[in-house]
Amino acid sequence: MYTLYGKAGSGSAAIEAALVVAREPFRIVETASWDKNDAYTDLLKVNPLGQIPTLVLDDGSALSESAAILIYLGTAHPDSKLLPGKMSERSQAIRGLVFIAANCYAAISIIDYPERWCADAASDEKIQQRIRAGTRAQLHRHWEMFADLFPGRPYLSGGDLGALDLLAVVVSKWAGSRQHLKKHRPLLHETLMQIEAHPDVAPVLARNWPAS
Ligand SMILES: N[C@@H](CCC(=O)N[C@@H](CS)C(=O)NCC(=O)O)C(=O)O
Repeated sequence: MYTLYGKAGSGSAAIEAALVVAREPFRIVETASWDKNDAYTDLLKVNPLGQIPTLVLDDGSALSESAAILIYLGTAHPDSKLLPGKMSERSQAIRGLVFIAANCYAAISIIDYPERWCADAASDEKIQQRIRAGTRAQLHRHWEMFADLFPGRPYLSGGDLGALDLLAVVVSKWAGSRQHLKKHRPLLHETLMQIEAHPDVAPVLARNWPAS
């Protein structure tokens, strides 16, 4: 049984959805750096970044980094089709996962915590706003590039729902990315809506974002 450190409305939703797609049993331990509880101390022991998602495997080892977790799940559970079987398609899916983690998810961290990246921002709201605005614009450009690089239909890796869809659908929920894509890359926006409606994905998103 997997243990997923996560929190409703966070990136752990992508891993939760992957575990559902893989039909693997799991339990969620709710914690986050912005809502610390006893479990946060346990999370820190296995992931010094204190970030979610973090997945603890059967053997007690821990995996952090959403792209790495999704690649692991797709490899450990090939019947899930989380990763394409064909090597050329699988490599592109991995490229997409790393693209989102490095260029989109990382930007969210800067938007959420500008003071971590610029000491002057800690006590200056105006600097925070400027960092946020610049990062948000760059994030939106990154999503445009992603849309152009990954035009797959009906799902981003082709015919089957996969790990790339799950990370894209969750990380694009933040910082105005969906609204931006709707206007500037409507085909990717349509694909994301299709992913949201998938019977394995819809209940996970409804639990994580009950109001949307
Ligand atoms: N590189 C990590 C980023 C994970 C991340 O930023 N998670 C957020 C929640 S969505 C978090 O735990 N932030 C709290 C913090 O950084 O203190 C990944 O790809 O999984």
